[in-house]
Amino acid sequence: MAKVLTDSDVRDYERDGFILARGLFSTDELQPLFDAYRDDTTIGGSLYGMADKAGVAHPINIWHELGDDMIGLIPRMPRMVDATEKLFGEPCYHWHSKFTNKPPGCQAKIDWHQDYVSWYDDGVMFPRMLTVAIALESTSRASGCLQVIPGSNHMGLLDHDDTKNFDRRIDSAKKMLGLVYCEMDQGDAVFFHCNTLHGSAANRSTSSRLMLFTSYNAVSNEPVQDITGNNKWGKFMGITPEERKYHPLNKVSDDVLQKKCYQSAFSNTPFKQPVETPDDGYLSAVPLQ
Ligand SMILES: O=C(O)CCC(=O)C(=O)O
Repeated sequence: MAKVLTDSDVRDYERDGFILARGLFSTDELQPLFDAYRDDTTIGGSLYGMADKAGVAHPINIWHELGDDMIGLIPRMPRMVDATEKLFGEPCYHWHSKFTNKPPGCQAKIDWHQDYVSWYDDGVMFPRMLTVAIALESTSRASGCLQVIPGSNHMGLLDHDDTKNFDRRIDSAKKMLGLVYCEMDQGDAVFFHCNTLHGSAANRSTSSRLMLFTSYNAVSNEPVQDITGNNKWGKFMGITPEERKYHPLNKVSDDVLQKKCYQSAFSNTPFKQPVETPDDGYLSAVPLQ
């Protein structure tokens, strides 16, 4: 059964820049995906590392094309798409999805950032974009759960290159607005605005911390050609300008996971091969050992 966000949820999202949707997926729906990920250590050979400012990497896999395996169906399910469209107030399309994993004891952090810093350079004109972060297993402060600064979606796009002042702004934002640790059970999800400051800490626990992130753009916000920047922040993902354009999102029924209408968890998905970027100390892609 699709969960539809209420008008009050939309108001909370507009004010805070995020909304926590508990139980968006059931354990029965997600456990096969978690099991498949755990059982295939390279995820079809597509695993890559994304390094934090200190150069410590955590494993990621990125995809854009949505097929008929589990990770191609999830971004097309009504509970994801309808909720996103309610938050946007207009139709959306898939931007990209990724797994981010932090194995037990993984020291990698996800440095504070706004996703719009990289998508801006893809040529989009407005921050009408969001991400749904789905917990594929329970996450806690100890395992390095997602953290968000509520209300930071109203700060505008920060200059992430001005590192000294950026860090000061983050500290001030935390003091002024607070900090929310999104501790989640398997199947919980956070919808967050592309200007919401977010990040996460190292995994100090003995469990992994596996999340699925799906990002959407509003259809009216398709990138404008010829204004793409150097895309310093997003280039590592290896997604082409052609792929960033609007393409219809073919919704599927909301019971596809319950009815197991898939042949595999992720083996039909062509994962992106991230581009190795110069090590400028932030968001660089590195091959995993
Ligand atoms: O995995 C996380 O905690 C955050 C990931 C993230 O923000 C990103 O990949 O842009």
